[in-house]
Amino acid sequence: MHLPRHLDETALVTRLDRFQIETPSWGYADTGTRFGKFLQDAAASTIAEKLADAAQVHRFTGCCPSVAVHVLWDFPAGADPTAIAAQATQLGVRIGAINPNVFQDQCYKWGSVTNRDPAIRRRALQHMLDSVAIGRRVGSQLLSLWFADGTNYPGQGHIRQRKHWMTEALREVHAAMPSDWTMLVEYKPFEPASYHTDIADWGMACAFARHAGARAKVLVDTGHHLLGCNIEHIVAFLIDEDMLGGFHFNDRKYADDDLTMGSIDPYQLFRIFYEITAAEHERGQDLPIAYMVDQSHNLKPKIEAMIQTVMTAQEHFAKALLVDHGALQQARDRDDLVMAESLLRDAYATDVRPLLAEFRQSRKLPPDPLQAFRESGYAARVAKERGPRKQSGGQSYA
Ligand code: RM4
Ligand code: MN
Ligand code: MN
Repeated sequence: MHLPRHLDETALVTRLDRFQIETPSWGYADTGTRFGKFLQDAAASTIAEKLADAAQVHRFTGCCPSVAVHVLWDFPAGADPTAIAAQATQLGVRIGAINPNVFQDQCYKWGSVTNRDPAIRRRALQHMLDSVAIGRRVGSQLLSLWFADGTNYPGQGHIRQRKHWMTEALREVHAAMPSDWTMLVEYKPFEPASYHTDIADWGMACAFARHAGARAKVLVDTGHHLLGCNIEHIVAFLIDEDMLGGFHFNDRKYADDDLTMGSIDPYQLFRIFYEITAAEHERGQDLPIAYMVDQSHNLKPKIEAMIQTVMTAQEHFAKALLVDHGALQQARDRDDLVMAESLLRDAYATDVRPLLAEFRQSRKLPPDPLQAFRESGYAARVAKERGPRKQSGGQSYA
């Protein structure tokens, strides 16, 4: 492909080589909305099936070698983590981030680490410590924390007291983490709590992470902001503070919709990647960011949805790499906002699909992973095997 003069093709292509995206085990399973769950014959039910599906995504895209796992969903009591890790290796992938689950058990009705009851707080803490132990056995280096803790009505909780409980818990878990691990602290302003959540935004996540210890960073889930929020500003700010740990990529129109990435606002994704690639350009090195997907749309076929998201991520990352930083600086120096914006828009409008197709072929990958996966017949084959084992109806809301 013919590239603009300011670009070094080798640098661009090798940066793409280093752009890896982790897919989530739960993105391959049947999920629903609070109104019900519609099953797909091909969707995975067991960790073995989830890993097999994730391996398909890696096989066709070449850039998804790791799989995030959710402890209670993927390592039920009695499961052998070492065997699961070996299964992953055999399939050509590895276990990535460990996600403890301190939100679904009945004991967490009134919260986990910010529960008033010290016994429940201890139990949640223990689960996180157990998750670290599982992570050690599967070779993970990321502990990804999200809490459903919050309150539903004004007056319900002592907000500052809860802040102290959260701080203590994160500190203890951080102290138990191996020295080469990173703790990721995820924020979310709503759901399931409707009035306040204990880690509502990036600033609170950043403060908690700093209190927890040097290896705790912020996790930005692109679906976890109030409408109109400037996510790329948050990203730039966290980068500058050396506090951006990773992403949970998904898209949304209204709330935490967990749609495939870029389906609603691809320009936002480009603007996020622009802030990252601009910082990398200035620093002359890659930023240590864990790029992960957190999507679970209940109707799109799971593997196709994942490949679509991964291809969208690569496309927008490549577009961001096209920005002419020198020309942009000159435009800024002249206060030429029209030119400055145009430089971003030009990069965004460039069709990088031919470049990516060439890039993939040079790496012995199919030029169009989605089409190649569709032609492979994998989905039909597993639907035949898995479908009959599923119960017929979805589950009801109430
Ligand atoms: C939350 C958040 C977490 C995910 C849970 C299930 O909204 O995105 O990352 O683990 O959902
Ligand atoms: Mn998330
Ligand atoms: Mn979410």
